[in-house]
Amino acid sequence: MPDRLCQGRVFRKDLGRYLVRTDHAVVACSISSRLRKRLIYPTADPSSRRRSVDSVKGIKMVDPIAIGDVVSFIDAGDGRGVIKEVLPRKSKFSRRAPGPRPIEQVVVANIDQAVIVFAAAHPKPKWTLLDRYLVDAESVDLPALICITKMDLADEALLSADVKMYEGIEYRVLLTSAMSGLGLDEFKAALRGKVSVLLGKSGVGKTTLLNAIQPKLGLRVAEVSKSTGKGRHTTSHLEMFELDFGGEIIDTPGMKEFALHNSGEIDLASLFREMRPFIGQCRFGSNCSHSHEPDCAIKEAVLAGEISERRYKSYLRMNR
Ligand SMILES: Nc1nc2c(ncn2[C@@H]2O[C@H](COP(=O)(O)OP(=O)(O)OP(=O)(O)O)[C@@H](O)[C@H]2O)c(=O)[nH]1
Ligand SMILES: [Mg+2]
Ligand SMILES: [Zn+2]
Repeated sequence: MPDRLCQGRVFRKDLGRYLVRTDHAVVACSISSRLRKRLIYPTADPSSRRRSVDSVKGIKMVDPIAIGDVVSFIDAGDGRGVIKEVLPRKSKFSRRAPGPRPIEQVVVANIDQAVIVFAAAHPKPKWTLLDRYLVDAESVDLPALICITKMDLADEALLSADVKMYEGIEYRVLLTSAMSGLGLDEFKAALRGKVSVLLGKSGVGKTTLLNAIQPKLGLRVAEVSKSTGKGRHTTSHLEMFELDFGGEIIDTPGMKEFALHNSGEIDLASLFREMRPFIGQCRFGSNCSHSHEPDCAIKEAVLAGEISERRYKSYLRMNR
């Protein structure tokens, strides 16, 4: 009997297997060694023997398949299969795999939007971290939605200046509470029909939010530590869930950030959307770092109140 080639989407990784969902089944797949080689060896530099040796060592750390990948696989018919190919990704979020040289580790693929989750309190919002996530999303052209949760614990008036600022630069901000139900219908509407990834520090309430919009998931959540105010890294792996009302969502363990894989190649200021109109207008043109140079159009815009001082500070911190 000829091998049956099927297509599906990787929604979870478990003990070295990739769980793939097709229209009618879930198949536990392994990866073909031919594919593993083809996907990984191009990162080795053929001009240096030594470098290619350490990248082969590095391979153990880099997984060529990401949650959200669409793959074609051979179905063995007993619930198992072998992945033959990863289909071209229409979007991806990567981070730098640990090691001496940057190797790209694609974490999630084929997503339509990033939902950046912050708690209104407990832990209190760290806006510079939000700016980092926004820059990461901009760098891969991924639409970002800001979701502030635990609104039952905070006074809306305290947040309103920051919320207005982000709305002013055309990010959508949703105010929600899994506890009171505030904003959950809006949140569902924003997810409907899309593939979204939830990003945010441990303990901000990502999983709780997911449970609130789809209670049958019953995912594990845990209290933020009273002594440190930090989350406990309750969600320990990535998983993509189907939403009953249409769409899919990937819950992530509280990752601090997705280090930009290709930082240095992209002009950081261009990832701050409100800075874009001023780029190229500085005295030193594209050589301006917008920090100490005279006649800097971006610094002038900050002084004129056209760019928020806080966002500019985030820019300077990231530019170091
Ligand atoms: N008062 C209140 N508490 C909330 C709300 N949402 C979440 N929490 C609490 O915040 C704590 C952390 O929630 P989790 O959902 O586990 O947070 P997480 O972002 O998934 O954390 P990690 O999985 O570690 O990344 C739990 O004790 C939740 O009950 C909310 O809307 N209001
Ligand atoms: Mg969680
Ligand atoms: Zn400048």
